[in-house]
Amino acid sequence: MLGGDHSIAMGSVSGQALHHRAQDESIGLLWIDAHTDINLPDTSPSGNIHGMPLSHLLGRGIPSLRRLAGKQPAVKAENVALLGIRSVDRTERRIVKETGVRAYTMTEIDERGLPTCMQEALGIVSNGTAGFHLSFDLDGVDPRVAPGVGTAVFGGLTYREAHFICEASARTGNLVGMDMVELNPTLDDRNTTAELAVELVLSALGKTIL
Ligand SMILES: [Mn+2]
Repeated sequence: MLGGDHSIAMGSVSGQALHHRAQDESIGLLWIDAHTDINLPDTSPSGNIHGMPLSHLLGRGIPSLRRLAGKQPAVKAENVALLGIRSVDRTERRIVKETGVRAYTMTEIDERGLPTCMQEALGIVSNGTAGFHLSFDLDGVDPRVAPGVGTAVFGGLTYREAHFICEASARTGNLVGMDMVELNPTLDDRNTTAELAVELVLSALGKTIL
């Protein structure tokens, strides 16, 4: 799924989840982002729906949106991992703790290294699931590398770290779906972010250097 606003993940992940549920399977969710996107309509300081998709996928929020995958939430919190986090609203910190999703902040990635964090995250999203969906918000990448996003935050993933995430996801053989979102061409610098997005999708589809 190409976007656009990260709120499209409510549809893409729910659709993927429904497909697998019909076969008695569940999916994991790997969420790459500067933000946790776990606000609720009544806690969001901005009111932006692109800051709320994860809550709805976990079964909270507006009934019509949280039930896109049916009565059960699209994903279980124990199978959700976030990577690249560095901008979290005060209201979201509480929701992160309440839900129990695993959020790898840039501080933790600095400290432990991306490969270690990625390996753990892949374990979380794969544990007991039929595969996992990769929801890639381009603002997870540092804005020096990916400037064409609406809510840029410095201190993000490097160019290579972004590729590593996609390459390692492809290597598992368990990647069942993907979003590449939040590209805003009017904010881009000579199409660099759009071109990065295409390269990242190729890495996620299995393109390797050698
Ligand atoms: Mn996002």
